[in-house]
Amino acid sequence: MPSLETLRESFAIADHVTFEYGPGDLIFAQVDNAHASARLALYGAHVTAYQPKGQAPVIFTSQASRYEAGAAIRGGIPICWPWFAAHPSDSGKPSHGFARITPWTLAETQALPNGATQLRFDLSDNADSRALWPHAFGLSYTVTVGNSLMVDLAIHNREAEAITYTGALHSYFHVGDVRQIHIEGLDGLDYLDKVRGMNRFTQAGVVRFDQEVDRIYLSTTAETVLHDPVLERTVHVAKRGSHSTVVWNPWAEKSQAMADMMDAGYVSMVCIETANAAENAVNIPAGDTAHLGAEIWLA
Ligand code: TA6
Repeated sequence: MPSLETLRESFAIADHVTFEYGPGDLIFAQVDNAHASARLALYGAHVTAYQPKGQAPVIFTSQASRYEAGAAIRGGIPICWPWFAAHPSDSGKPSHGFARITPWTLAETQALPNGATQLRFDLSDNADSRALWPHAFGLSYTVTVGNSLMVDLAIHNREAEAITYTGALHSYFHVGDVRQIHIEGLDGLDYLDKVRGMNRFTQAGVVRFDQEVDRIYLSTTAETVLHDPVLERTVHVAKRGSHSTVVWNPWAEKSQAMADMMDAGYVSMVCIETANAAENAVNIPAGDTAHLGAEIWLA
């Protein structure tokens, strides 16, 4: 893990990127440019904040989040990879894979001509990852902070045979009041409902929230639009290389049961996840690179 000094010397850019210690003594990159601000932990290459100038925060991060080795930050954009949710055959392995609980290497920062800031983080297999998932891989995560937030995970298969992954960019959005929002873009899709025994249903109309929602919408590449009448805005989420969209809100009881959520935390968040889950698992041929990406903007 490089020191704060090394990061500052190699990657700080005036009017774009600084580095500092945050909670749990984790190192964060703080982005402030003409368009927006954002915050990223090197631990998990985890975006924990994104806020266009003059707007309320777009991303939700729990005030009760843990910031410690082995635990995932609650909120932001956890990178769930190489498996989504519980490991399919070994419940002793970490939920949502190991990428979100592993320190990544900052490889590059750049000020773009349009005033946006770009950061790239890398992660390759090592003895720890191979003990959990026996494959050679190279991940490269590019985050572009501007009028929109773009995140792109490039997944390079370094094996001599195909690999299969499931995963998600598990984005948590800050909302005025989840009981008043709705999500457009999922009408007519089949989904697996975790709240109802992973049974399959078909979405009719927009998605609204009056109880726990935990669904994998299947075989969709469509953009979703989050309508927030309290914050008087819409949040658009467009996807790349993603064939599932996961929608999650834990509601009251689960929020209270989660040590890293405030009791009423569920009211001001919703997850819309750019995913490849269940039957949308992705096969990457030997030597190939697949992408999983999202662009998020306000209107
Ligand atoms: O993406 C939805 C989900 O898989 C839910 O079932 C819920 O458990 C959530 O993710 C959070 O998982 P985590 O491992 O971060 O507690």
